[in-house]
Amino acid sequence: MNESASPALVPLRQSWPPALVARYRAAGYWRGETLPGVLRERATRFADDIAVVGGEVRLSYAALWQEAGRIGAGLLARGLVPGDRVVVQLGNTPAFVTVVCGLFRAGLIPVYALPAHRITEVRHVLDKAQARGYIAADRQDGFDYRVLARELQALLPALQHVLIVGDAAEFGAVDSLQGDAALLPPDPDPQSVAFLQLSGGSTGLSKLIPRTHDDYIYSFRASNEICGITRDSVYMVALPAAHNFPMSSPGFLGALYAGARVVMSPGPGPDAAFPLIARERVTCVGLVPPLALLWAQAAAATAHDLGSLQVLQVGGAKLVPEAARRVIDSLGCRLQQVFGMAEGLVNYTRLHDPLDVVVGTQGRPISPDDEVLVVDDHGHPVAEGGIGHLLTRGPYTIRAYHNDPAANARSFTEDGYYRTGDMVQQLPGGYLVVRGRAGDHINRAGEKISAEEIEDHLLAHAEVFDAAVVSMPDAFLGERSCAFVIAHGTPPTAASLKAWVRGRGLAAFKVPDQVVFVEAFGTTAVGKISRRELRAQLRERYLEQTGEPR
Ligand code: OOB
Repeated sequence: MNESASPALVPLRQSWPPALVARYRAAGYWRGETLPGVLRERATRFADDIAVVGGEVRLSYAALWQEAGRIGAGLLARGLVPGDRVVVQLGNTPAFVTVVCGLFRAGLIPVYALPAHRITEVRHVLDKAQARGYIAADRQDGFDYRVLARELQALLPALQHVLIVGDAAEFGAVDSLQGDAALLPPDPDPQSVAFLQLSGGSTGLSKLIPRTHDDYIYSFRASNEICGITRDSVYMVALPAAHNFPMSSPGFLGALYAGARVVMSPGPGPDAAFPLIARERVTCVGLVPPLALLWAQAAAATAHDLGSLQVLQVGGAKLVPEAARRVIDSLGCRLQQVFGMAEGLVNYTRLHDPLDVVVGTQGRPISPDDEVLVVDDHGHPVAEGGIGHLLTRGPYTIRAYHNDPAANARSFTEDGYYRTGDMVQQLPGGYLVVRGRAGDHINRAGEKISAEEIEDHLLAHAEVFDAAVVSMPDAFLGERSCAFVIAHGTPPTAASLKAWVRGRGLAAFKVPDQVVFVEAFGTTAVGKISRRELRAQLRERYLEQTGEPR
């Protein structure tokens, strides 16, 4: 790697202690496979099988490998160097897969932004990753990413390579990338970082999650077995492909590993997905709870044949038992609950678990070597079956965020456990029930919003004296965000504050759903009160006053 052109990833390798590395290898979790290595092998073994479908595009495994080679070689020909980070902001199209596979082939490190992200978020991610490249679509859902790219380039001189899928305007076009495939590097070290995923971010801005070839491949290879993915499966990506859930649980990478077919749905709603399910005979798809309920409702009235669906996975946020039953009754396929996190640990209910387990728990870990601790506020294990903080470490859970010592000190224990921020209860057999969160994020239909991040944007408004953002129960979204605001003098309108937050260059899902002006936070507690307690008090008082259900 060219160190001077491209600051080295710290850490390029995740730091599992040597004894655990040996253990994970000996147990056969880490097999020394790499993402480009797997793609090459599948391109030979399943050459003419269809790998990826989207719009009118149908790519075979051989064609995917070739496309990835063209893109990867083209990026290197432009001056990117293996090890360079490239932020990818693409929707659910076959280009998402070809671009990411192209980066893998070139030894470049994808950093996954969501299509919903706007300049503040993308800039932060580019900065944090010290990325030299940015690849986006021309337009999507009415948004022009070329305008965003121009603004980014003006702000970040290190961003030398902007490439666009579609009409590239003055930028490089992904479609016309060309290079010498013979110059692509050899397969990387299986323990090196393959890409950087974004954290949901409970405190402030997103953190970067370095995942290695060995650890990530293990997570989706094992997921395939648990989710019943084989070469005959047809896996639909309905949630944004950049999320860990549709990427690897088992996700499109699991599907490609198995030689199955991946179908990219342009949107997550029934309108986009149902015709594709019928046409492609989709067998497995992952959704967040509000979408699963929407699908359940729409399935009753649809003319599309959904009979091919075998497994509907639901995760990203809590699916309450009543909703789980409704989903099972209306969709007539197996339900699988998925409780995971981009940092690693993923829990699944198993396909043949009894109904009460499928409906009433969020599953159990993938791996026999996923270590799970449920502890009280002081870090001591709670009594069996008690509710406590979930800590975890294991063969596919990170030991540190990328380039973030402060977050690492908060988020990991000294002996390497990741503090998930989730409150759980552990049942016999290792099944987990999610009981809430200790952290301060809002889980809005599976999208995580940091209270602190939004408070900072509100506080930047001249007429805002103080702000506290909390989650409120929402019948459809699970949670929505509510900002309590103390104004300087006459309060601005709620609409203008929402417009302010949007104008700060943030994803639309982060704009507070509700703004409540208050005179003071008026804590009753004596002495100093933490922001967390303050948020909890405001929320409780509001719910009491309004009589909203909790
Ligand atoms: C998935 O990943 P992230 O990184 O967007 O969010 C992780 C957090 C968890 O810590 C938990 O708070 C929440 O999302 N969560 C759930 C849940 N699944 C995730 N809370 C309750 N019930 C569930 N089933 O969201 C993610 C990653 C891989 C697979 C599935 C989901």
